[in-house]
Amino acid sequence: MATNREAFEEARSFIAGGVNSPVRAFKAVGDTPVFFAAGYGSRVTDIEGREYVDYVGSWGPHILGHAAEPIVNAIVRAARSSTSFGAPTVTETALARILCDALPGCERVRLTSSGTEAVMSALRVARGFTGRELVVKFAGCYHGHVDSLLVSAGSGALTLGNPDSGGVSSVVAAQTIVLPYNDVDAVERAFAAHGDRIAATIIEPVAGNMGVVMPARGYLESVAAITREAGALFIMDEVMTGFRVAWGGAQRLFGIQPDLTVLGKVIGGGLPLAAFGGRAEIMSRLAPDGPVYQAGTLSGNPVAVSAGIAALTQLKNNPALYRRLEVLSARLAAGLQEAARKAKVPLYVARCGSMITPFFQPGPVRNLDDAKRSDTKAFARFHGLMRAQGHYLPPSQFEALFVSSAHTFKDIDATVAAAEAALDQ
Ligand code: HOZ
Repeated sequence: MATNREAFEEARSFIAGGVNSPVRAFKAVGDTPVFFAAGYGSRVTDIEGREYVDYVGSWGPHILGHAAEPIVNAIVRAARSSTSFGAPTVTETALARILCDALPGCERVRLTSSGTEAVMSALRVARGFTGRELVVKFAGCYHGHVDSLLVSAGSGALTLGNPDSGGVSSVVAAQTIVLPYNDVDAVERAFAAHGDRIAATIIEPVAGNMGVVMPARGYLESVAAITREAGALFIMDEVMTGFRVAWGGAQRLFGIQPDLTVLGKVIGGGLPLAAFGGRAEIMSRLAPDGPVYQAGTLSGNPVAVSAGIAALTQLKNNPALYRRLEVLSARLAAGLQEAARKAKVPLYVARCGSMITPFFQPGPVRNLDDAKRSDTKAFARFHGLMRAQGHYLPPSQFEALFVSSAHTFKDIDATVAAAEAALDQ
């Protein structure tokens, strides 16, 4: 059996950089990526046979833990009736109905295979609807690898220190206005200068890709109001937060209705599935009803849709599950904070529900500039020491840890004990 290092070396011979998504390369923590063989509940096992308590959860989808029985059963059942038709199935409508019922901002949705596709399509329909070109985004927010939004992007680009991507034409980049998160004045100024040319504002309602950053009280409401005042659309990217921070996502949690919503991760139950949706009036601009083109052979794939329905069925009308996530996550966040206090390590633990980032700095972290003040070397050291003790964290200071309902109090307490040991070294 190959070691992780050997598997990575071999992968590098055939896969660009040895990984299919850059954060996985572990460059930011100076380590070799872990190659996984299996996962069940809160645990994952690598190809060397080492078991970890997992706080990555496939970067968000596994809110029920790995290989949750209802999801696996739904996948097997669906696959037995064909893995793809490239034609409508009634399960697509069933999933769309769940999304429209749950999300205040969605009267109609369309399913895609990835969050990047969903964002790209949401921007296109926003531009088609408004007849305008510019888009406002916020530094540190990540909306997939859409060309025009790979400007001051979070997640992998930020982790690797490349906030802007090569290969993006300056014409495309010029269509994006980048503003600091949590700064209403900056939004006001941008709209005062360019309001009649702005098609949309896109935002992570709780940022998760510069680490977890909460919106200040009233901030999202102000951004939405300024955006709409100018006749532009307010888009919430709920790929991370959708059904994670609450049933119905951040928009339900904060009571804000966006014009368009982007979803991914949890809604696919761990399979490639995402969606965008919004007011019927806007979504009717999409082909075949309207002139804005958007398509995908595997969009609404029956296996992915079945996995998504199975996941959402577990979450629906299940406040006990969200309460469990809250209690487990609060215990982990408090445990990390206390461990740091005892070890006299400056640590600012940000949390929204089951999304957590321990920033290696005193905080507060309100925007990208604040997040970048973190001691990434200390984070890398901590990451390695946690991994050595069997706790798998995202390999970047600028990502979120995810807690699942499959985690136990024993898992959390073991992780806190490991953190105490790691921070003490
Ligand atoms: N953008 C995701 C993390 N926020 C994806 C990382 C990955 O797939 O490796």
